Amino acid sequence: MKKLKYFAFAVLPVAMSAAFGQARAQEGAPTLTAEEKAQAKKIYFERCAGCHGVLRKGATGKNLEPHWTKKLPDGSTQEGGTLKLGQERLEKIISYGTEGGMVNFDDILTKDEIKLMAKYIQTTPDVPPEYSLKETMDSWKLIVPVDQRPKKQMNNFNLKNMFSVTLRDTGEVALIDGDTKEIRSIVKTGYAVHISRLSASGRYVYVIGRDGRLSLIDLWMEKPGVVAEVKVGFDARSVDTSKFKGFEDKYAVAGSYWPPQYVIMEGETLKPLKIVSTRGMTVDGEYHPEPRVASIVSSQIKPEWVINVKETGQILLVDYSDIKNLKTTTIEAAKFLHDGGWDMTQRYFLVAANASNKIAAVDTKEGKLAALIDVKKIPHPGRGANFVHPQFGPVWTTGHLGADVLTLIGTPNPKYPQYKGNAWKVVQEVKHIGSGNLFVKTHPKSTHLWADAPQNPEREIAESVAVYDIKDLSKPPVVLNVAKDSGLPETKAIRRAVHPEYSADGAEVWISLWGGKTDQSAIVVYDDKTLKVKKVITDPKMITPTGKFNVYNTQHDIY
Ligand code: DHE
Repeated sequence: MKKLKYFAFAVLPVAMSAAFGQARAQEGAPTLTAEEKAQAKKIYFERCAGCHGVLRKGATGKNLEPHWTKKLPDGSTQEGGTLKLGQERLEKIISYGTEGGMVNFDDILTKDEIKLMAKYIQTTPDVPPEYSLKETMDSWKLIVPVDQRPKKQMNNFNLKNMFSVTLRDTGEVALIDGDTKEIRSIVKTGYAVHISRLSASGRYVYVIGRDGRLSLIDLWMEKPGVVAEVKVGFDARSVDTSKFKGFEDKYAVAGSYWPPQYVIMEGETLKPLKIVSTRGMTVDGEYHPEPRVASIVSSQIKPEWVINVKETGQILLVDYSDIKNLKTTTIEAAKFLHDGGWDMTQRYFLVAANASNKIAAVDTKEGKLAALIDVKKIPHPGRGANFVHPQFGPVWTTGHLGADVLTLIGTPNPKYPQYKGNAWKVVQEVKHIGSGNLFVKTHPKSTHLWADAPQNPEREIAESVAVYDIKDLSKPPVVLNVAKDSGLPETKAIRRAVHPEYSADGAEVWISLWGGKTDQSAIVVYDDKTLKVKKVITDPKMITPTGKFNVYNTQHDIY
């Protein structure tokens, strides 16, 4: 009885104050009908959650909680020095974007939708449900069991040079033969597919959708198709496999934005085995309820995954050699970890802490942070680009969303001891054609560095890529207007030239021309030596192509 009393005493005020807090947060907030709320929720998930977070606490995008999106009940816009935004200002920001990097939505959303979204973000966000191992298991579909799959490759495609291409808005990937440029298969996957990654053997492609649907494609089938599927969460971006010797194709791991956790699965069936939450303390020592899993990469030198937790800024080295007794090294880096890639030796992993304007370098051999390097505004490397600079030796490169600069960082490499002193220093900043860069790429057989700028507001720049000569980076780049080179008629919407990807032999570079959902899109293939167009791959089914993943290069982390 005593206990019960204590319990009631302890809990009631918390519940009351939560209810009071909720009521206070909703005070003066616009009211929405159930239908409007459902519509706004859907738009928020599709367009906003990636940058601002489900709980709207902010990451790459600003915090969008009502304590500052909503004006005070008396209509005033200042409280203790904090500016309150209110309906009109929010509508403007959503329509036209901001200098701080918020993109404009007036070409994507209608005026009514913009009004609705401005209202919605003044209300208190709902906390979405959790997602357990049981629910993950219930979603699991083994479409073709392992013993019923081909025992050898049943098609005559050169699998090494196959490309898995994201068709963003149709929730599909196109498997395109890199030799013939023919579409071999279009495979239904999750909503707004994000990335494809390869199994260590190169046989299986893992495709993750933003809705958390993970699809496993078997390239050995006569017509490659999905052999297993599972829903790993409600909102996801990353997946990788176990690549260390002895563990090839054994495990897969996928990270979720919501709920903030990662799922370990059997590599050949996607049967869920374990879920690990990433909730916890930030590098500043504050609790965060929504630390989303950003990039995941698989080490080739240890049975380990590098799992980057966005909001906490912690990098997890997860040893998968004994998943029942999982050992994790937690490395304190910097907040808002996003995308990254290996250095040339594949010992160091470099990841952008994008809203902190830093690159964190992890020494995976020693299991510790090697360096935190200051770079320009909002670094966004994709997986970065590695090459040997004629003056500075081995470097890894990142571009930026918020600055017209490509930054070259020196990386340690025992093959080049003379450049040891350049390790983790910014050795050169190369002027890019504009800000809004998302991806850079090169290949060990190439002397070119390719960089896009799809998020630049200027059409001419967003539709182009720049090609730099690695032998002399002081020379201005060759700028290729991919939209014009495609030969397709001009469209009202900007067709963003995005994500350069090399063929397996390093002779060609493929660029997506990412048009509107109803516009004809294409992939333009360039000869890497002459920079002439070799082929424009276009098809009515090629809708909104974005990321492209060459099997061999992705399998071996070549970039
Ligand atoms: Fe991506 C990689 C998250 C928007 C194309 N993107 C990644 C990774 C993360 C991420 C965490 C690293 C995965 C890994 O390596 O394991 N992306 C996000 C977002 O949160 C964001 C900003 C907003 C959102 O709502 O999703 C976002 N991304 C986009 C796009 O709009 C892009 C340009 C087009 C698209 O298809 O959606 C896009 N992201 C990509 C691509 C990669 C990627 C092509 C893989 C690059 C590579 O070469 O590995």
